[in-house]
Amino acid sequence: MAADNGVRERKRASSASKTPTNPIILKEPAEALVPEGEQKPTWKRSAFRRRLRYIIWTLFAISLTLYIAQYFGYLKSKSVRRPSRVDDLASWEPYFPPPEEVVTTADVEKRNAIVAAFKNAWAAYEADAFGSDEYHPISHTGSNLSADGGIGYMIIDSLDTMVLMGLEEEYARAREWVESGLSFERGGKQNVFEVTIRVLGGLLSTYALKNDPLYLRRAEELAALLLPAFDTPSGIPLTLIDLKERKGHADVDNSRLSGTAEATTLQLEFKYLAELTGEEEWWTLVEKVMGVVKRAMRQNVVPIFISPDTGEFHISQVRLGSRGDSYYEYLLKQYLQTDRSEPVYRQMYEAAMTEIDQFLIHKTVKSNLTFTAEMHPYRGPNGELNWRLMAKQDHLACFLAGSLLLGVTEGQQPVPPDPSTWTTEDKRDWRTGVELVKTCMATHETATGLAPEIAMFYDVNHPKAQEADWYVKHGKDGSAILDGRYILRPETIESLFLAFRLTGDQRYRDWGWQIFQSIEQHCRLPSGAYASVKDVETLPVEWEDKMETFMMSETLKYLFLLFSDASILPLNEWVFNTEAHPFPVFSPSFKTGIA
Ligand code: DMJ
Repeated sequence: MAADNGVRERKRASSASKTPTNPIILKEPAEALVPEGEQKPTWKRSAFRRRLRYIIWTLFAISLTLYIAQYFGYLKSKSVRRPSRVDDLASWEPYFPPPEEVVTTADVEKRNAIVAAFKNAWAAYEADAFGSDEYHPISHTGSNLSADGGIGYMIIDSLDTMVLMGLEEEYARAREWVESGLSFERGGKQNVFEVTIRVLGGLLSTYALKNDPLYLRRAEELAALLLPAFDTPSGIPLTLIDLKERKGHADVDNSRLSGTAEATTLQLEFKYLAELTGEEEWWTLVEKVMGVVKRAMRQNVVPIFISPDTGEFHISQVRLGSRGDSYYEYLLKQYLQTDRSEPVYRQMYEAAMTEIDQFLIHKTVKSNLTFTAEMHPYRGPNGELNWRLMAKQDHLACFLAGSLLLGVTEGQQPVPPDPSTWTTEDKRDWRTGVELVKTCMATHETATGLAPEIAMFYDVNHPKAQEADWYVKHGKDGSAILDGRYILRPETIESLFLAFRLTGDQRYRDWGWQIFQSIEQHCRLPSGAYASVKDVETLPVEWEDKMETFMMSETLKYLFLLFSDASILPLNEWVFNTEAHPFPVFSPSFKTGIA
């Protein structure tokens, strides 16, 4: 589809997305029907009564509206404070490098350094724990999510990175394991979302890259075993699945509720599977989930829990970190995956970005850093629902920076983009995306050069707001508890990759290289594997005995792509699932169920 069509379509989508309002219209009460002769002496009294009735009706209508807004509206609380921002969008212009400085070709030396890092880490895993789901690089051991054995978490999550990097020998051994060592018939409770994005996603993307029927066969096998999780009264999947017993399980640790992002980050995978197999069942399964979510929404930013029984949201936090993040990511990507043929997802995405801007985007006082906050619900003295702003940004939320930029250009040419065709919302999102990249980089200004798991920002009224922008929360014993960890997360690097691809601006490569250097210096073990760091502010670092699978599937892949030629996986032809597994864009054989 031509770029200008995309713009037109988006503008249509934008106007269609405006939340319908149902104003209560007060009509003047009808004239009292009284005999003519009696009208004169009483006109003053009648007028007074009319006015009184009008006032009473108006007050009643206002109270009713406020009550409804309070009861049903998630964010209409006066406790939500938002520093006022000068709206200078009209005069704001994005920065792009001059044409002669736009970079689209590989930086071979740096790209090869990333490939070497992957190769070494993989060799360590192969030697210590080949076939295990999880890798503990310090104790040189592996572990599985099921007592029965592994389901390919690490191997399958890493396959497409090997293909892209051209690591043929490693790939051949991994393929052999998928063919003859892999079984999904494992007991115990596995997370439906994690299995889908890592294992189903990894199989499908490797199929897309290699066209090897083994992966599609395995993907179908796994999808069939995941099916029972969707067998709920609402269609919202349960959080857990026993692949051996073929039974879904609710998350008892979270009141049997499902995570919103977890239920809505299965769609790219199942839709692509439907397209490949021609089996509509996979399509409708995940479209149904989106329909339930859309009907349950009271606002366009959504709480992080939803009930699989009722299909209603549970009053819970609104955030861009865990259980919230990829809901927003997949709204945009579902639209892109089907070649922009499902405008409903563009509309939902645009409406969500508007409310994210309205409620969740804030600025620090000291350096004017843009950050994302969270909304936490609480009950007031009379049981009324209120919302408290938490100036807390998970590393996970850094995905939003790149996603906002992708939302503006949809991965289309030219690079850098032409802002003369942009709407005000495009400008708003681009500016926020660019500013968020800077903030995510600012959270790397630590002793290790690595960003913490959670950054707290000083909000306007904080006494330290003039001195610093952010900090890591410490426990009573002074330790950075869990918030100060760096667990090899990819989100900032993912955003740097997207920002670089869409602009050709060398600055994003420089930042990516800077992060890679810090990872090399502080996370790399003598074996070549990588370990998580317990506190990004403590030197020398203390390690945690874990190398997450997303180090291989996302962190190193996005770094590799950042330094690769722009012709590899162009963003108008490929869409990355939330675990960085690339799927091709296609014109869908099935229609959306929620238009
Ligand atoms: C990955 O598994 C996915 O990116 C997911 O959406 C969120 N978290 C991790 C990486 O941080």
